[in-house]
Amino acid sequence: MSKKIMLSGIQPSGNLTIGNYIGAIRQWVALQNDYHNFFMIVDLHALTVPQDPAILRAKTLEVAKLYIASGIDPAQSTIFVQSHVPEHAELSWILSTITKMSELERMTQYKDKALRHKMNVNVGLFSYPVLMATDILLYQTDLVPVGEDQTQHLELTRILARRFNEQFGITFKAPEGYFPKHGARIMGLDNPQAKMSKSSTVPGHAIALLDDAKAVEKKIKRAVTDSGSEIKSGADKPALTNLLTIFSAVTGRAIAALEKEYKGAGYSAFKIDLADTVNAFLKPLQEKYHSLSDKKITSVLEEGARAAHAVAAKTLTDVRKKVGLI
Ligand code: ATP
Ligand code: LTN
Repeated sequence: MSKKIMLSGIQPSGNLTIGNYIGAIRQWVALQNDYHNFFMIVDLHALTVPQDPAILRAKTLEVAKLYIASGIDPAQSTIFVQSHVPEHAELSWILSTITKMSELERMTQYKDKALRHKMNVNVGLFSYPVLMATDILLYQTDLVPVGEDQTQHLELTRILARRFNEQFGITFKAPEGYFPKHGARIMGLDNPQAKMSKSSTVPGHAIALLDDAKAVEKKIKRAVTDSGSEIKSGADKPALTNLLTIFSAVTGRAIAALEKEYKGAGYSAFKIDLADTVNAFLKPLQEKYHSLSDKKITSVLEEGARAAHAVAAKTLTDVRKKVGLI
């Protein structure tokens, strides 16, 4: 029996963070043997907020290398750049014609980003979830492993798949989301109420996957903590819950076991160990990253685009026929 399809993507809109790893990439790596995989670098999505073209180009290659450095195997998984497969833009247009304005108006990510980019609330930012639905539906995806912030977008994807199928006949598969039990929402080190985000410019907000050991140490030392001195997770301890979640995710150890080990230890000792642990996790990842040449990654992406295009073209041909394009 052929394997089910897993697909996910990340925007090349900044420095990938440990939140991106814990919320998304970690699951991709864990599941990649069991699925037929597509992992995208969603550069068209990144254009919805202002980008410097030279930096966008560099970050696109960087994200692709970080996928591989994190454990995605290009021999098993198709890694590709969204804009290299033109079917995404075309299907997105068609799906936008069955999407209601009101469905997009209630998207939390749109509302947040519209507030943050008041001077550039562009149409692309608004229709962003339609492009994401397109990414998923073009490949007849079964499973989409993402962080919790993508729940609404996935629900819209399922709605659009069903709506199109009802209107034009069975064409798309409605995908399932896959969210980690712990770590689906890693918070900023500076503010445990705000999601850690790779495009934040606040110093000390995020641990980047390519941060050096000194930077990691400094950021963790300065990370906000809760009142009191206990190393404990819980609704009244958002900062410690976040730090424990990171500790647990990079070591595979249960939060309860960590709480027990650090009972009575104090924040300072805990933070030193957390910084060492994060650095021990990042070291091999960064070594692998630096061993990958631009030439190697370019050839992976070319091959990926070819493989993705073959699948996407098939779905789009079917869609064009179904809606009446000649
Ligand atoms: P940006 O700040 O540019 O909007 P981002 O850091 O939110 O970027 P995305 O490219 O939007 O990253 O998301 C990539 C993947 O990482 C998605 O699956 C998303 O759910 C996940 N993710 C992003 N931030 C976090 C986080 N803080 N905790 C857990 N998962 C996250
Ligand atoms: N919107 C997602 C990125 C994204 C994505 C996708 C994730 C674009 N297309 C397809 C999964 C599947 C985000 O994380 N902000």
